[in-house]
Amino acid sequence: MKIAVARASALLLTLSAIAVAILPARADDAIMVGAIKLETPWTRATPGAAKAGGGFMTITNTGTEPDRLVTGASPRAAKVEFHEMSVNDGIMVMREVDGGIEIPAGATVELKPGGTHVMYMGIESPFKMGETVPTTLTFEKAGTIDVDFSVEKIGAKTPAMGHDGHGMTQDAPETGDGEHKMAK
Ligand SMILES: [Cu+2]
Repeated sequence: MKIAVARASALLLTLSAIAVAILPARADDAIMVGAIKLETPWTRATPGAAKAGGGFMTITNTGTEPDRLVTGASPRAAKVEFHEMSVNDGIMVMREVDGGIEIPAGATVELKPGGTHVMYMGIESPFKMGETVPTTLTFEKAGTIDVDFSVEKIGAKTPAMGHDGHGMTQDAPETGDGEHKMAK
């Protein structure tokens, strides 16, 4: 009888461990400022010598007027810019977005690797996986908000899906954002 009880509680422990493991770690972590909703702000660990790094998130404008992400700042970088990617003579280049990133009314804009992104320039100490990079973002209409970008592993293509270090599968390593060619 004792053994059966022990087994039963061991099973319960196992089941609750599974329940915890499958809870989406980042569900409902939306951040609101005015009509603007921000989700999963993340960045990547930077290799020692890299002076630049990309920042990513999903921005939704829940309002009825267009807005713009106009400026960014972080104590971890000399400058925060917003970049977009384009192809120039078959080479992917990035350039600063003119006048900030437009977020049309009702639209969702995804900042992601290979697309429009936040660019931390002049990084003093490398971003380390597991830490957060405090970043102040200012929208033309919605105003200013402080956001913590969580640092994922070097070269990550997507934010990790849990706290256990099992991120999404990773493609071939790519060069860090610091290696992007800037459009002239
Ligand atoms: Cu960039």
